[in-house]
Amino acid sequence: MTVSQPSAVEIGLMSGRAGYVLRANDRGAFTVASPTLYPHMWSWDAGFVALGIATVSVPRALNELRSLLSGQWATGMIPHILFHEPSDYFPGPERWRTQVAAARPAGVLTSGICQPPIHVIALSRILHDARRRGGADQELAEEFVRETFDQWLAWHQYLATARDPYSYGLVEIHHGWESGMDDSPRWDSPYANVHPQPDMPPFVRADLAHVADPSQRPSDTEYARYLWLVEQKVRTRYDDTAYRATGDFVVGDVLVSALLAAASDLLADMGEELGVGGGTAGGVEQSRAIARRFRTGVLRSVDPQTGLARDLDLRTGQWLDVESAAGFAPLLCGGDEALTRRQRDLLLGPRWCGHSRLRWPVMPSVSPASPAFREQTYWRGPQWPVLNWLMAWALNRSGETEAANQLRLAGLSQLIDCDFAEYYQPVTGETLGSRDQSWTAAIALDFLA
Ligand code: 9YW
Repeated sequence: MTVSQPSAVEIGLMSGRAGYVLRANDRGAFTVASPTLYPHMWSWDAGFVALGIATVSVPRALNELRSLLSGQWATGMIPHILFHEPSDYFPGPERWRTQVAAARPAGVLTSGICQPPIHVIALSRILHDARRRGGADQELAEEFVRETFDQWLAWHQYLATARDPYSYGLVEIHHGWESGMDDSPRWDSPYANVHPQPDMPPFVRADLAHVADPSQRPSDTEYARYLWLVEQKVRTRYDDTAYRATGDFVVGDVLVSALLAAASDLLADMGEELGVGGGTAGGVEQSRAIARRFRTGVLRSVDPQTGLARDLDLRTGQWLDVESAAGFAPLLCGGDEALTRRQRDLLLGPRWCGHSRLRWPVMPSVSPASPAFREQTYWRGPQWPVLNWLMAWALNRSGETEAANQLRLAGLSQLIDCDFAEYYQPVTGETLGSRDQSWTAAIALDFLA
């Protein structure tokens, strides 16, 4: 299917409405992930939100990242949720009970796990925008990089050490939520070994109140497993070593690893350009070393038959063969040109964006040709606009500008109704989950810039 360039009127309407959504979701120092369903700051959402806001205001974009950093733990971890304000979102701070953790930050309540390290990718894009504009925006952005370099480095080092203690080159996650793709079939096999115990506190889900059809969300059985892992993190006081010794779910995540590699290279580039990170601690060199290790880890995970990267269940030692978007991790971190070309063709071909059943030729979370594909269940098939953005970003970065533009135009066509939904039914094109989702509006702004 070919998609065309949106008209000038459509571009005007879409950028106006996307800006309006972000303004409406702005709570001063931070942006809620969505107005009703997610009334807090989510870590990887904040990265996408910041790069979208930068197209209209560099200072406000930098504040978004500054606000996120206020939640950084002493370990370097950036937590997946910052609870700036009270709400009825579940699981809230009373479930996370992070007061048991010595490393928690002062002054802001947070969850106790993390999400994919997209932030430095966002920051480098903001810096690029700011430099294009020059003047005060450029000064502010450069100063921000100098000021925060060590905090980003600490975040990456946390992932590279506490979450890869044996230097496999894959970041281990302790919860499916840490992948950002909560119920992805990537995690079905490791979750089969997660066994909630009867002493787990009871719970009432809040997410189902916001969707018309429960089949669009994870099942109750899945949800009980998610909460059991939270309980295991609490019971091991959020100490990664203690959790690793007893926790049910420990998996090497290829997408997180690829993002860490890409972000670490960008951090090193910015450090070099701005003359930071070159001191005795050698921050630039440390970043490069992290990038190398995780790029190697990702490339090593590729199945030569399918050309897709695979997660590794560190409990059972098994590679997880699922045709999910994470299989394209090598496209994000680069390092093998032949594989990049192979993945480009696969991505645009009939098993993925070019699948004949898709309403829009946009990256689906799971291949429609896979037996695991479910067209309206959360991360089991629906299209998440940020994933499509990531693939377009990666293609651009590896010089595949035509392919990148194809994804960009298809992504814009999908968003033309300006609902900015959380996710999309890939076959019918229907909007699913929350409306006015911040990160969806943000990537529309970036695609239009
Ligand atoms: C939840 C906010 C988050 C995203 C996750 C996505 C979903 C639900 O929404 O999580 O309650 O945390 O899976 O990736 O950050 O948009």
